[in-house]
Amino acid sequence: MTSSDSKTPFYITTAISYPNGEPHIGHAYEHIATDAMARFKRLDGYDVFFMTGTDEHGLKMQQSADKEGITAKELADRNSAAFLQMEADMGTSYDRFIRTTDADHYAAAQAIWKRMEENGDIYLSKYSGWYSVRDEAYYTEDETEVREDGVRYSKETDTEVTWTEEESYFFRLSAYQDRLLALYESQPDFAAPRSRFNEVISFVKGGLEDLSISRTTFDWGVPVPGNPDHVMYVWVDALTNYLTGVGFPDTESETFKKYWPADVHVIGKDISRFHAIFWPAFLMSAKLKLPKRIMIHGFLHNKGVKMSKSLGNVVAPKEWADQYGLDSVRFFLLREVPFGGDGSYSHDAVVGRMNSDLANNLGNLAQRSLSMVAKNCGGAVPQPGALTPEDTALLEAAGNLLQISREAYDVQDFHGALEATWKVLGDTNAYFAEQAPWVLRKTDVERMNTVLYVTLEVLRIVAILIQPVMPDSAAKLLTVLGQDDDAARQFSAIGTPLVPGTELPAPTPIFPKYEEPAE
Ligand code: ME8
Repeated sequence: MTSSDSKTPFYITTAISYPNGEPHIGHAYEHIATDAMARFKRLDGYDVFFMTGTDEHGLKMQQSADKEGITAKELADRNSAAFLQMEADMGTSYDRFIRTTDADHYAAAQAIWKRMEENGDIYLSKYSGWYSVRDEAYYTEDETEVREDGVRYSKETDTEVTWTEEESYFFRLSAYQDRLLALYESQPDFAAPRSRFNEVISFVKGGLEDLSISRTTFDWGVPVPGNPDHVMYVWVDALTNYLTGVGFPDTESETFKKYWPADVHVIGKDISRFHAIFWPAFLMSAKLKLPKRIMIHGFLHNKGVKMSKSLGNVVAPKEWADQYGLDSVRFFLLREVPFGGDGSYSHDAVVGRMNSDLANNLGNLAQRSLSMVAKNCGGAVPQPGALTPEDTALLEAAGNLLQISREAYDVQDFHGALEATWKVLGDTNAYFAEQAPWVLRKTDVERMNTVLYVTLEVLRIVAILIQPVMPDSAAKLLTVLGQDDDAARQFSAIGTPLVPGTELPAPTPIFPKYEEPAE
């Protein structure tokens, strides 16, 4: 058995983005969070498969392409490339970037359709209703309203709807109400956070109508097996991406057996119904296992205001990374907003986190302790003397961070994991100031060595644990702490303390303060 065979598999996905526009900071937020989770699990010894990608079919794509006078495929190619570039710009460690125009995805989408059909859940009928192109969704009359401008809108999403009639295949969603409620009952963590899960549950309790799952008015989609006049409703095809990525329809393939069902689908609050209602119903119908958890994050707003092209307040992820540095952006997004809730961002908020949490609390502590070691301990990890209760308490608090972080990451509480870590850093700063090793240098060298050792040991543990959030800066910090070996950077190394005498490279500042550019 190779070591990867013995590892526990962990399959995590982002939503696949609509490439009908450019990536924005909301996309980056979701992908960075998912990436942090994937990295955390890898460092904790799991065999991780992390998938992201683009959702390229549907009327919205067709219409955006028409406006530009290009084909939907051309638009998809261009903008999918922009999303792929975003992954590089945000440093995500995905294993596959899936495009729903990939050949294997057509096969998977048609295969799940056939399974649902074989199960008796698909029938042909006629559909009429209020259709929103933006949402790719039909609404009932009372879910819409005519506003002052004389235009009818979806009340929930504020998008324009038009009356549409077409022959359509339907999925017998109504037959799944009880089974879905039983699922929610038996798996209270199926979707999180609870408040958003409760919204889903009450929607299902309100009754489910059958779902129109094909379109005949345009052809930019996956053809319905046996009836090429129809293309699949984009959400049937889109959700199936999670299966395609691990080898479906070959349910006997190694990847499928290993990674399905997915451990976590990370998605935003606007698409919780698709993931927590339609998706499990499709899978039940296709006789496939259900994902273990749907993690629903909130929306990011620019200084509290919804991002929109017309307001000109949409942030391009790359601009932020160029301005603040990628790791600061990653840290800010995960530290600032409790995952699941909505959040606000602003220049001042990012700079505040950079300067206080990163430059002061972490950067300064590392720089001060490591410079003292360079000058006073021959540039090597000092030999500690007997430990005082203060030393032991601090080392214990740092050691406990692994378990605290595991529990927090398991419920996607990045904010909580970082808060706990920075609490230990705050305590270490207080300890450093109180112990004053620069005074001990003249009075008690052995005690100075101990204080410096304890500080470096806390920094080592913190550096290992923040790799998922700030991979580059954490790697630099581990290097200046003499921890270059890959094995020394895994979570399994947290319990192995620094070896006195280990030579350290000259310290370099890692977390710079943000300087406003000169006018
Ligand atoms: O919904 N803040 O694609 P999408 C945080 N193709 N997250 C945001 C956000 C914001 N301001 N705006 C969007 C789709 N998101 C479908 C998904 S999955 C089978 C198909 C999130 O490009 C949004 O909630 O509109 C979603 O999870 C992701 O970005 C992609 O949104």
